[in-house]
Amino acid sequence: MGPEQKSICPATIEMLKKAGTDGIQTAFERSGDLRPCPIGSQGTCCKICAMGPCRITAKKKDEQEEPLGVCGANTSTIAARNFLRMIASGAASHSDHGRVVAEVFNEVAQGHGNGYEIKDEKKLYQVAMDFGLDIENKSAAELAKEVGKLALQEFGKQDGQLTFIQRAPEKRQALWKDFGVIPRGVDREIVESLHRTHMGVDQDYKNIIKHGTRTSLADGWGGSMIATELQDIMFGTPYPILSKVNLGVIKSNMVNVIVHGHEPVLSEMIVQACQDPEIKALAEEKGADGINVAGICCTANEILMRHGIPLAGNFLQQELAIITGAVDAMVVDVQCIMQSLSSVAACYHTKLITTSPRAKIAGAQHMEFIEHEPLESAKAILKEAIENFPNRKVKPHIPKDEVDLVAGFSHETVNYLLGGLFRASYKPLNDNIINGRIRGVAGVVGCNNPRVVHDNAHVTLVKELIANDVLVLQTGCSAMATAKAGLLVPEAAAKFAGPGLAEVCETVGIPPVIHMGSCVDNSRILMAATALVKEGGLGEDISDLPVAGAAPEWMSEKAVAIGHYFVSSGVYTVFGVSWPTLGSEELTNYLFDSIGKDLGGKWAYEPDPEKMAQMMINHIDEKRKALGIDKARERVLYDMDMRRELETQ
Ligand code: NFS
Repeated sequence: MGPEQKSICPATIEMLKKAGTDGIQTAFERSGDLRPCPIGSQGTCCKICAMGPCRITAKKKDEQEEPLGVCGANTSTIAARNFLRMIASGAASHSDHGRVVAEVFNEVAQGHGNGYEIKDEKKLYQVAMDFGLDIENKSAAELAKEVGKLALQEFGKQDGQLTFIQRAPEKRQALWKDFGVIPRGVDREIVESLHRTHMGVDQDYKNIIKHGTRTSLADGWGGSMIATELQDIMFGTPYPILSKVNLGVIKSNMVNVIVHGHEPVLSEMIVQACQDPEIKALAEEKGADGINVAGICCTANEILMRHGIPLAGNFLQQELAIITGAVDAMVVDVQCIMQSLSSVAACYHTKLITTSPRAKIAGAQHMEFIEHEPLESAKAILKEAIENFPNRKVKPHIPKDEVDLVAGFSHETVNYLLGGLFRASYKPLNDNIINGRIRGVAGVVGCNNPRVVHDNAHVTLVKELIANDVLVLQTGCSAMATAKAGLLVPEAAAKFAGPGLAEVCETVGIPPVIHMGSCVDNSRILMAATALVKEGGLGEDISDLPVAGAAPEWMSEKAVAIGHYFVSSGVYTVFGVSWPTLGSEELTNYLFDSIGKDLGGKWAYEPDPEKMAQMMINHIDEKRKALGIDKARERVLYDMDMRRELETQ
């Protein structure tokens, strides 16, 4: 397969060709060389004890007995255990990120911010109220101390319930309570996931998945939501901001620093340190026209949302950024960082710098980010990058592609944009859903995966949805894929959206595809869904809303945790690529169907993005019918003719 068959992103194709010429191997080639294990990918390889690994396949027609592992575990138990472990790992990743943010927040509250500060006092007061604090006659500084302490305690709580659970619609909370899945403490549920999936503990697939529900809720309404809220208070709640995306944002005449990973505590400081006169002077001295910071993965989304820092690319473009030959330092923290970066960087002059004690890479330079001295740490890292500028071995080859986008839509700004600053409300959105201009709302999120054509499923799915008047909310690498395709600008409404959605977008001045941030910011989508319920007229629970979720190119365990908290919050959620429980029909049927009776939301799997769109639209239409707002709507089939017509415009 040539580069053109591997991606729809022109800059990616161009860099894959360069990788070929330079003799560099990337994830795109490795995925072609390595066939996924068919049993493992369907969830029925059990390697939790040394009696195995037991690789179990479903019962064949002529077999009498159900295939079992050495201990007698059947495919449903094995696949459910593996699924729960994915949820636990995903929840742990988001939540450990949240914990770091809470620790930094506590430092700020104690007056040791050293460069970090409280930027959004309004949100601090809101969160303080959620924690049940009396806010009368208290200064922001006093409240920050109390909020910081309580937020950190959420992780180690042993009983009761996580505080932000009470933000959910009342009916949803009652359902969780009756079903017995309200999470107690973030860490407790994750630890219990590991206990339950040890050999010989929980061996009832429904009970295993039930704990998956509890653990995923501890992520979405716990660790992730804490991360988002405290980040907003410290770094500012995002508001709409213009920027650019794709590898063209790398500049040949500047010191290029690519930040990659997830935690904004470091990247915020890098952005700040770039303004330092000493740093600027050093860059000039080395012959550069300045310092250019750009991002990959969710760190990129964090500083895009708050500072308009450009996005160099999404998950599968991390190696390609280095292959331009113009990246003087790639600075990484945690999550979604390929080990191969180390060997790719070694072929050019790029310094790969690891910064978290949690994530070192053999061959990389480790410069630990000291949270007590954030600005000094950031400056030291920038100096390394600047000193490296004169060491470029080859003339950079940077693709020209850079596309405009508007990002920065927090749940709060959506509120203001729709309702106005003095009457902030979701009412206009609810009204337009009820009158049918907007058919429904979809959350399209998640990763890239080299098992499918890079960006293709994201872009095809989202185009199809907006053409059918579905407003799309996005986060993560998915938002970057559609941004590169030009869908994240207000003008995209007239070009790609159905007439109803286009009319609303043009009136309010928003794009038809709304970028809400990083993957921990999927908590913003939960809050937006809750706001739709609380506004009235669309049912009493998230599961009543005409909404759906999708991760069409997922690869990470975090995506499974997110998908499961969407489902557990009442959302119909469709994943592409492959599905990790197909080795057990019983478990798969439960997740795709009868779990809906327990939780109101359910999973689905469909690798074809056009069919995926149809499934989501059908679900939205069913919900509209149940709400009695299914006025005659014609389904617009976004067919090949329309596609061609758009392309020629
Ligand atoms: Ni989300 Fe963000 Fe991207 Fe996937 Fe990785 S960066 S946290 S996991 S690959 S969307």
